[in-house]
Amino acid sequence: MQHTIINIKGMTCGGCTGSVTRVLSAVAGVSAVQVSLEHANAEITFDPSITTIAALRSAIEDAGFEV
Ligand SMILES: [Cu+2]
Repeated sequence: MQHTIINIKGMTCGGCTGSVTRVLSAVAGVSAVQVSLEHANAEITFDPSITTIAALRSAIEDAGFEV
């Protein structure tokens, strides 16, 4: 398992963090997600043989946020 923190711009409320949490959790290979509105980031634990940081970043961007 690999652990990463991705900074995210554009989250303004609990709905935003909920959206980011949902899209990241839906990525195959992701085992844990902790999104922080206060720190404007997401801590993600994932299996690097199944997904990549680039794929995680594009999932966040597809949800309408900047990474
Ligand atoms: Cu919001």
